[in-house]
Amino acid sequence: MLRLSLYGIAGAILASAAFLGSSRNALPASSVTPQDADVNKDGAVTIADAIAVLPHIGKLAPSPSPSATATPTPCTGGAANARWTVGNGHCYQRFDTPRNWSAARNDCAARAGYLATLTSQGEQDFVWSSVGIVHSWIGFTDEASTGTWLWVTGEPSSYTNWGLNQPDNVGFEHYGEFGDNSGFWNNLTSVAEPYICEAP
Ligand SMILES: [Ca+2]
Ligand SMILES: [Ca+2]
Repeated sequence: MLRLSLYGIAGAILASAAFLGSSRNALPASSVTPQDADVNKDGAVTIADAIAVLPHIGKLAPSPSPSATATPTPCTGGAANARWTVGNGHCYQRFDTPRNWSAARNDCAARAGYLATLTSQGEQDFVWSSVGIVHSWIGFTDEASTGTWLWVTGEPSSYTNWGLNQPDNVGFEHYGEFGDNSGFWNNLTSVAEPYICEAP
């Protein structure tokens, strides 16, 4: 109730501004706390009430509480003439300026994202069908430990979509890409090619 009353007081302050000009210095504002400020029992707002509330008005407005179902809006980045594709709860964009895998990873990070992590068949299908092209980087690598393929985000890597006989050249090809026209993955050395960023 106090909060509602204070909004009413704010309006009273504006309406009484001229009157306050000559009288506010005479009021013991320093001795009045915000908790003291309220509408009188007869509903009138006193000058003392208004003076006490004045410094606090900006702090009284309740900030909107985040909704548990609010949709993040991260899909605002990306190069000119390119768009983030929203799906699977995340955003994806392919960048066609060829970069080696590490440079591609860094560029995605600079866009508040990461090289795409395809952790389910659904995500694989969505990304491949929306922005995927053959020979574009994804965020899968075994550079830290040969043979142990990890996503750049640390997400579980139980799902994979390797093409036939991939990954091959163990210890030599450390980076994952869309490797054929069906979206199956290939491991490759860090050549320069397009890449796909994802944002949460
Ligand atoms: Ca992902
Ligand atoms: Ca390979």
